[in-house]
Amino acid sequence: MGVALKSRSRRLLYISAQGTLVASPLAYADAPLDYFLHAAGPAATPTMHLGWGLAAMCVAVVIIIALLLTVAMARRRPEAASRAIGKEEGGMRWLSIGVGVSTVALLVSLAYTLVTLQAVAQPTLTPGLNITVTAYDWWWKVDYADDSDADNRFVTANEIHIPVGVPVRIGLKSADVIHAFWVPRLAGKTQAIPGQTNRQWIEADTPGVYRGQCTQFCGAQHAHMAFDVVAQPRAEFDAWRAAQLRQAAVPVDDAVQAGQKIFMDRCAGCHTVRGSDAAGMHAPDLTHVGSRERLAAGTLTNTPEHLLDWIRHAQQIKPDSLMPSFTLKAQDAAALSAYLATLR
Ligand code: HEC
Ligand SMILES: [Cu+2]
Repeated sequence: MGVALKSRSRRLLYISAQGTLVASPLAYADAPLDYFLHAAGPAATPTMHLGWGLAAMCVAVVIIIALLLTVAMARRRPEAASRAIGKEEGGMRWLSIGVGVSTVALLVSLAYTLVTLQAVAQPTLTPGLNITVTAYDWWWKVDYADDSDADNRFVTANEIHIPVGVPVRIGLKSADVIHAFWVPRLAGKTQAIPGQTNRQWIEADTPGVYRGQCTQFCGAQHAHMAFDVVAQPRAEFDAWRAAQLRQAAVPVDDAVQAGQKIFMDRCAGCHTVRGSDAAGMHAPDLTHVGSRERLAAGTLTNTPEHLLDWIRHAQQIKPDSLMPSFTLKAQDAAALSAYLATLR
């Protein structure tokens, strides 16, 4: 089909030159979702400790059992007298010790799990930012609404910006089926369920881009339902926010105007561009699409070529997605590209 598909997802395992399956030495650094082992904020830290704690406990159990088994195998049985099963000296005592120790260990891990759940359920402080995230087949709408000021509102998609060190409260909704919101380094998973608003909170200690993913199977393109959380220092975040609040510029250039006309005819039924008459509600807001790092929920990096590839081949790139592929004459494609390039 001739579409250059550049995916950012990386491989944990690769086939080496000799044809053997080896773990990439960089796999750890590159794998996007193993990060729950390395929390980057207070909403994820207790879960990370729990994860490591339970893992340590499991390892200890395996080691202890292996040692006991080795000792048992090495030891000679006492002679004939007490051969009958159950008559071995001390057998019952060991049984009680084993059951007792396991019971205590399980109760401790249960208590630890409950304490952790309690710790991550509520944000510790009053949130510094409220956003609403709505999951769609197969992308994320991100709504920065400000209850006190209707003008201070904008909607974007698949890229959530947050200020560093600020607890962010997320109202989580779904427009269709059940999805789940997961940013491993920032918080545990929370389901997005149609007809209700679930609460989730995240907070990042350090600036960075934190990968998120839908983790509830939701149909054909579930795997291509990723997003990024971009944590920025306050000033950078404020600048981003101010840019997002701006409406799209009204085109003056002829080519751009021609492109906007094509957009109004073919795209505006689904997509919104604030500042124009395009007000479609069931697809990503494109007012500042150029400012986003990736297209179609993490499927493509956002370059002008990929943008046009996506418009022409959405159904090959992301089969069954709710965006049709468009046949465009070269001239129309150029005009549309010129218009889309202004949406940044
Ligand atoms: C029938 C509704 C529909 C129409 C018409 C439509 N789109 Fe889309 N578009 C979507 C949906 C739904 C998505 C999200 C797809 C996904 O990621 O699964 C999307 C995604 C996109 C994206 C990626 C946005 C992002 O931030 O990831 C771009 C760019 C885009 N469309 C451009 C266009 C253009 C240009 C046209 C007109 C030529 C158009 N669309 C027509 C429904 C539509
Ligand atoms: Cu999903």
